[in-house]
Amino acid sequence: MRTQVVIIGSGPSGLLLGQLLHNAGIDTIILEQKSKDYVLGRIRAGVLEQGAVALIEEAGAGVRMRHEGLVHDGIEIEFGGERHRIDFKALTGKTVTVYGQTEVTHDLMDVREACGAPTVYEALDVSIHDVESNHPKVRWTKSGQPYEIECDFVAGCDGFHGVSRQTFPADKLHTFERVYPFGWLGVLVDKPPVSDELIYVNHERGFALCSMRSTTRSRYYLQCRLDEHVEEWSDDRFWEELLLRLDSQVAARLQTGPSIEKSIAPLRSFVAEPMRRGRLFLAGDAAHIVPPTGAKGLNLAASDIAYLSRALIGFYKSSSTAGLDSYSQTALARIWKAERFSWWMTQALHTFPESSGFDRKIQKAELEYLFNSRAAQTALAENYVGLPY
Ligand code: RFL
Ligand code: PHB
Repeated sequence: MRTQVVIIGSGPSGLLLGQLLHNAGIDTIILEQKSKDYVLGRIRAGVLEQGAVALIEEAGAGVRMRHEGLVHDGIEIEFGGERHRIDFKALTGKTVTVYGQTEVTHDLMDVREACGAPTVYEALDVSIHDVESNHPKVRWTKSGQPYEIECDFVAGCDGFHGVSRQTFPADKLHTFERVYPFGWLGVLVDKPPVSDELIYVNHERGFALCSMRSTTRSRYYLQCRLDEHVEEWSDDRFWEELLLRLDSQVAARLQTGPSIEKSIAPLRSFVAEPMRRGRLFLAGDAAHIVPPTGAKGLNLAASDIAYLSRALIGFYKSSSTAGLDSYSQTALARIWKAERFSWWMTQALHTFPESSGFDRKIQKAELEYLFNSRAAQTALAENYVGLPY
């Protein structure tokens, strides 16, 4: 077997890359270790930057997103029981689109299936070989049978726990990490959202976030301890705690109901450098993780794929290796800015268990400065709507 690009992972990174390459006449195969239903059952991101929206449209998977995506002009940040609006449209002329990662994945899988490009689900024991040569190989097993394919390039789009990053020799990869002393407990519920826009809440009991997937489906998060288990959180306990963290006006509007999904995610910042080894390129969560506070994870995956798809198309159309040679450096320059923003949002909005009286005073000063300075609001807004690429 032979193809031009082997893509490992059928999350948003792998699917977007696959479609952009297919549209340019480049052959790919996607190898995914889980089943299609499992991939579609994961509830993750909800907010898309304009750049990600444009890329999904370029891939030919934008029809439903255009109809069902909710365009948001701003967010609210609550502190000391008062809400303050950050008006993205007025400050930057840009907006974000609320459309779930599950839907993006669904739409990309549909267009891939419609064009007949191959995806192998439940591909186990994926291993990558000879990436320093011009003919890398990828092996896997499916239903107990071994397979091997030769290719020109391998795209490691297999998320934080994937195999691609692990194939870099330890002395060829530098990693940078911050683990935060809390997680997010998320609940999905079929009730209309409490507000038309997202509300980020800094409360002494811990951070909370009111988000949504549609006008009838809401997504709420609570900061929780790392040693807590989802089973300890009945729906009733979740709603009681959320109500304690919301101001009275918002609390009065909250519509509660049985959760249709509940999970805990730890918060982490992580970057691996470089994002290339020979003919293996990392993209998305395989190379970096941000805490979800800035809504940047999926959007960073999209910008990596914009750079990588252009680089690969440049190679096949004009034999140019310039894009491939600069990919890691170009992608990392944008990644570190999103890492900084996500870290900043996280430290400004959460309650840190070890924080001193000094730290809390600084956090209060930071937020009061934000609410009173158009310059500070513009800095938040231009990062939230997404830096250019
Ligand atoms: P994914 O989505 O993890 O996909 C990787 C795929 O690779 C497969 N895989 C393998 N396949 C073959 N062989 C192996 N050895 C493999 N190992 C793994 C996996 O099964 C999977 O299908 O990575 P990708 O494509 O890079 O996409 C990244 C995004 O999923 C991620 O950054 C976002 O979900 C992060 N995120 C958010 N991002 C935003 O932009 N906005 C948000 O509002 C936002 N909210 C969130 C989030 C992530 C969250 N969690 C649970 C981590 C909220 C949460 C709670
Ligand atoms: C979500 O809706 O899942 C969501 C929204 C904004 C974030 C993180 C997650 O910052």
